[in-house]
Amino acid sequence: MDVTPLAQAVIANDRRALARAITLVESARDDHRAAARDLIGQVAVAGRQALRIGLSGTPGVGKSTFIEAFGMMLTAQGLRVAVLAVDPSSARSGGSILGDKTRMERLSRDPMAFIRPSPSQTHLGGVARRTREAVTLCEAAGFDVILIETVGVGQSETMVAEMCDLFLLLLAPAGGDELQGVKRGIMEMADIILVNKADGDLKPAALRTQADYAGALRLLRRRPQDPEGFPRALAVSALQEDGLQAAWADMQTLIGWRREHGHFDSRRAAQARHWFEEEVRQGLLASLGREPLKGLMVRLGAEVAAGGRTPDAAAAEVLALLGRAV
Ligand SMILES: Nc1nc2c(ncn2[C@@H]2O[C@H](COP(=O)(O)OP(=O)(O)OP(=O)(O)O)[C@@H](O)[C@H]2O)c(=O)[nH]1
Ligand SMILES: [Mg+2]
Repeated sequence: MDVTPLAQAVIANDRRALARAITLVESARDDHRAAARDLIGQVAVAGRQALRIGLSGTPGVGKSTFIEAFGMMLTAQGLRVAVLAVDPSSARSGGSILGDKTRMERLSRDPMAFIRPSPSQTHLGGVARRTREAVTLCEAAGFDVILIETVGVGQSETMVAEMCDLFLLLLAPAGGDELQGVKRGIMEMADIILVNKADGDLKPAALRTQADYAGALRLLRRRPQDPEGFPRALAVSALQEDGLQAAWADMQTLIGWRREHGHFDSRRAAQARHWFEEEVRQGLLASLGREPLKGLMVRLGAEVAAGGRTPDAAAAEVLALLGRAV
């Protein structure tokens, strides 16, 4: 398969080519994988860079509403916006497409925007690679901002944080004065916390929650990649499109500072290294599920279970074989 015409069409910002290219990188077929790798290598020469923004939040917090309003605000400023969704838990087999396209009705019709929902794929490693490659394709197509949405479950937040320049955490106003059960690790990944639904009856609660988080963020260890005042918590209303300009201004301040101080490039470099190592790790794991290792694992497993071999000795045999393979 010659992917050169497809690569050129992506770089020329042909949206249908972009959609086809993403479909190709989503495929698990071996020949498609080889073509996808070739394609990614070819588009990378375009050398374009977008601002990659990760956005996480529990179901119903307002991610789709936020992306629609925020995305429309950016396209109105002349920026081209791509939206990618990551939903590894996706039992909503393609259903998220319909749901999100109706929630993001205006944005999905905007010629300056491109929305690509999560594929119905469950393997996190596959989702990570697919998303990274989709990001590369969108960058090559010349998008200025790429929003990567994920629902706040499991490992998906960490994964998205590892592929973006900026990580936003969207929260709902809390009922009481307690911080919602946001795990410390996720708080530590966030660059900006947005307390959504700061409108109508919910506004006082949203402002309280925002103040609580602002306080909690001040207690966290200062990260080298942050200027004074970051990470920070803001109150917004995606529905009323309130506070979005301020949030965007903060994002630009943060990214501008990081660029100036070398953190932007060093973070991307560290991410590239991380994904290289992760690919190797995933590849090794996958080889355990294929012959000849698969059969060997079963045979040695039975021997170990029967007491004929110690776990260590059996593992050493498998690892020696892996070592010879490389
Ligand atoms: N009052 C208020 N309601 C909002 C706001 N943003 C979203 N909502 C409402 O919250 C509900 C959920 O919004 P979505 O944007 O679909 O939330 P989501 O995070 O995308 O949800 P999932 O896709 O299920 O994970 C909808 O009824 C929205 O109208 C807001 O700023 N204020
Ligand atoms: Mg949604």
